Amino acid sequence: MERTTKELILSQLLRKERISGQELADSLNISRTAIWKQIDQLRKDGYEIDANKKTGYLLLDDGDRLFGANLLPLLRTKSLGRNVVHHEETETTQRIAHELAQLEVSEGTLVLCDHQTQGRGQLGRKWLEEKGKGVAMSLILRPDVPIQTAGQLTILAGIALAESLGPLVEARIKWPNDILVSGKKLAGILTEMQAEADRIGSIIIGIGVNVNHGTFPPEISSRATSLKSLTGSEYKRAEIVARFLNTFESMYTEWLGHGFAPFVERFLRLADRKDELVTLRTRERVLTGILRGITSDGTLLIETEQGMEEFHSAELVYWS
Ligand code: BTX
Repeated sequence: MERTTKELILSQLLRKERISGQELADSLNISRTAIWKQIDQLRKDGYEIDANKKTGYLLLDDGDRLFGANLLPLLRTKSLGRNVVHHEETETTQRIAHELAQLEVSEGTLVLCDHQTQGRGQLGRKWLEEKGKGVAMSLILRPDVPIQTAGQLTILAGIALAESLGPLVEARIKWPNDILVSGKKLAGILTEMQAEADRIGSIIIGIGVNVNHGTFPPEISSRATSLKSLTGSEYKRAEIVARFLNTFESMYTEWLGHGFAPFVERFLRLADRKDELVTLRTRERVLTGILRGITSDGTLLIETEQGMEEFHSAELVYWS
C-alpha cells in the first residue's frame, strides 16, 4: 500500500527522537520547504511537534491517532494487526476491509480510521462515531473452517474485547455482538463474510468501541456509554486496539484447533442477563424466556414455557 509523504514523515517522528529537517528531506528526497508544509499539516491533524531551527523536529504527543506506527510497539501478536491500513477518514472500515480481502492481503490485516462517517451496524443499522473519540477497526481473517461456524467468531471477539477491557470496566456481553457496561452499550461487533459456495474466503470482524466520548447524539444518549464516561479517564485508542488484538490472537488459534466448546464457560462468566427473563426477537416471532446460556457451538439457549429452546440467529430486545 502506497504511503503518503505525511505518513512517511510521521513514521520517522514516531521513533520519538529529534530529527533535523535536512535529514528528513534527504531520506524522502524532497525539499525542506515540503517537509515544513507536511509538519504544519500534521500539527493541524493534532500532532504536537516541537520545531527547533538548529536541532530539528521532535514529536511531543501523537494526538491519539490510530496510525499503524502508534500501534506496533504495543502489540504482542504474531500476525494480527501487523499489517495496518490507516485512513484519516472513511465512510466505513468494513468496505475497505472487504476490498482488501479481495486483493488477498495477509491474514490479520487491520483497517483503522480516525473518523468513520457512516459506520455500519447489524441489519442496516448505523454505528455513530465522533471524530477522534472512538475506535473503528476491521480485522481480516481467513479461517479454514466450515462456513456455519463463522458466526462463532462474533462471540469469540466479544469475549476477547470484554476480557481485554476487564481491568478498566466490568464489561458484559449481550449475545451475540454487543459489549455493555451497566446496561449501556460500550462497543459493538459486526462480522461479515466473503464466501464462495461452501468455502469461506475471508471473515471481516468490525469493531466499534466508545473510548473518549463525553456525550452522544440524542438518539443513543440513553443507551450508549464510553470508557471515559465510566472511568473519568481518557485512553489512547491504540492501547484499546492492542489490548483486544493481544487477547484475541491466542483465542483465535485455539478456536481453529479445538472449536468453540472451550469458550462456553468464558462466555457464561461474561453473559449479560444470564438466568434473567429476557425478550427475544426472531424473524418469525417475539418471545420471552429465561436466558440460560449457549450451546457448545454458540447457539443461544432460552428456557420458555415450551422448555429449552435454541436460537441461531435472533436479537435480545433491550431497548424499544
Ligand atoms: P448493532 O446493530 O447491534 O448496533 C447499532 C445500534 O446501536 C444503532 O441502531 C444505535 O441504536 C446504537 N448505536 C449506534 N452507534 C452507537 C455507539 N457509538 N454506541 C452505542 N450505541 C450505538 C453493532 O451493531 C455493530 C457495530 C459495529 C461497528 C464497527 S465500527 C468498525 C466497523 N466498521 C463499520 O462500519 N462497522 C464496524
